[in-house]
Amino acid sequence: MQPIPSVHELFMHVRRLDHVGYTVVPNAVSPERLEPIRERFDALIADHENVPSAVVDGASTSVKGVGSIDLHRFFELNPVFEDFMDLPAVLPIVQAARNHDVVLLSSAMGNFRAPNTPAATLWHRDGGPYMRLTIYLDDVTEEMGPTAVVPGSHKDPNRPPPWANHENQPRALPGMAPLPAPAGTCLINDTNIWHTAMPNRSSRPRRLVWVVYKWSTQVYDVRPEWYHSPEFIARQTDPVRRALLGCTD
Ligand SMILES: O=C(O)CCC(=O)C(=O)O
Repeated sequence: MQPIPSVHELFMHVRRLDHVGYTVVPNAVSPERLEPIRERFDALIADHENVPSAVVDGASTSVKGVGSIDLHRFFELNPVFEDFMDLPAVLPIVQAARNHDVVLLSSAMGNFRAPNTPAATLWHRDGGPYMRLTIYLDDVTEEMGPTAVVPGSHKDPNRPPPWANHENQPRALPGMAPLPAPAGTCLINDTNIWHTAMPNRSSRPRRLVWVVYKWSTQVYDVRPEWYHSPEFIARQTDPVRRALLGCTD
């Protein structure tokens, strides 16, 4: 179990989220816990044609044909993935940034980007504002196609301009920050920040998990197949997890 952030760390993360639109939590998942998670993730990717919630070139992919695989209803695909719902090193930061009024937007998504592939996503913002976690299952180097952000752009009234993307790939923008990081790192970002994926120029796949939280009062019509199944919600007994799932008991 990774330790919860100290009051000082909490303050710094919340300030960074507010000022620059993202913050990075190192060691959010320990190497011992990552190992079984990666094994099960790989098994699902290898068999993705038989995983009903797996989609090739799906929602996270604006550049089609690069072999990006999304695993929807991620928490439900294996019990070891459920821990990403309420990571002790991360959830207190999201709660502090959102006045302790957060629920899950959807049932999370695993994502696989194949080696030696162009960027599967162009510069965009996701809207909201929601709070998104990107949990790195691998050591992601700059060559492996990390997520990149433009710090502070969550406060920009505009979306990234069309010229930010060229020939179906993101351009290098002034002030952009690619975010390579070791396995187990969690990036937290305001979903209004301008962000993109970068090309994976390495011979290794990039594997990560996205978890998105919203204020309980924010209305978001998530597609039913991306939301938790009633059976999954019914079997949760932990009060924190039930609250994150929107249960009001
Ligand atoms: O793949 C990435 O690093 C970014 C993906 C993304 O921007 C998105 O799904 O909204």
